[in-house]
Amino acid sequence: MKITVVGAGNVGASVAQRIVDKSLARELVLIDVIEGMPQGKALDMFESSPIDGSDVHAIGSNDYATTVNSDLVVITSGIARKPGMSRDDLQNTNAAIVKSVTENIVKYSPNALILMVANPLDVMTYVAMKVSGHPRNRVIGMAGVLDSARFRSFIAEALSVSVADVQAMVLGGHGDSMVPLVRFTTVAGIPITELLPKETIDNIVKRTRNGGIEIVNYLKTGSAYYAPSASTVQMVEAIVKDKKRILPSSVWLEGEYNLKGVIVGVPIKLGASGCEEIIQLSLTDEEQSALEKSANDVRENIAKLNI
Ligand code: NAI
Ligand code: 2OP
Repeated sequence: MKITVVGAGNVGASVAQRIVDKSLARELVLIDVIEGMPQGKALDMFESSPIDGSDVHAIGSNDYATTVNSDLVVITSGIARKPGMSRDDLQNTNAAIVKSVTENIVKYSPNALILMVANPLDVMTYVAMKVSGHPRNRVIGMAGVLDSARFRSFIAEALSVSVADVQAMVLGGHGDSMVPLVRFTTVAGIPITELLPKETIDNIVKRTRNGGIEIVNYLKTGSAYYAPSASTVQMVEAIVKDKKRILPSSVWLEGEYNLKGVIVGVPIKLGASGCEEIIQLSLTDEEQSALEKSANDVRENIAKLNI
């Protein structure tokens, strides 16, 4: 398994480090436009591998020839939010970056599966799918795992229980209109509506929707990367080990959930061939219209693309 991570900034370097720590590849290439930076970070990671007993050979490069024949490419290249910015404010800059990155990836690794991380996530996943020409199962966006992890963390904190016992699913676009599904959220199989008052659940839903900006407002110079990299690597692991995990992920829809021609987060089965199945939940009218609103927000942004 050869994995390339494009963008060696906060998210990309953290993703790469976690791949090394978990021994998820034989070869790992870290790419960035900044000269020397991916080389230095990858060498530093490689030098950590004897301590952790990892045989991942991490190398950094500014040249896509190094990425040749990658099986999986994680795209994290792009600008991140600063206070006062929405994810959508990143669209024009990041679309140009993602377009050129995808062209280079396809040139050297025509069969690679693409895992998108750059924001605005759903629109950038669309850009990579369009530019690569890949079928929808091979271009997947990471956001739902992160949004669900935030939701799960806040529930575990409110109940003072292990995060391991909290199951939750956030669907929709990775934006303010994301759809945390309270009805499918359980603690050791018990619906959270049995465990927490409505007001607390509503506050947790709101905090989840604002999870990204809460961190941006603290950091001021960039956005989150510990939880995003952990979420990305959970998806990498599902692909590398063909685990067939059920994870909320952004994929192109062709009628599922009554949505067509748009990318938003829905539960999928994630394995070696990428998105192996879209899991269709039966939604209430309220959940369905929230998902449709979120999808429409993404659709409007896709329409503004100039690629
Ligand atoms: P960062 O600024 O730390 O790193 C971005 C890196 O991309 C920089 O090192 C930069 O030099 C590089 N880059 C820029 N243009 C490039 C190109 N053409 N080719 C290769 N590398 C290039 O930003 P950070 O925090 O790593 O975030 C990266 C992206 O991921 C942002 O768009 C951010 O909004 C997004 N993000 C998405 C999340 C999600 O849930 N999907 C979660 C967290 C971040
Ligand atoms: C987040 O939600 C920046 O989209 C990223 O933290």
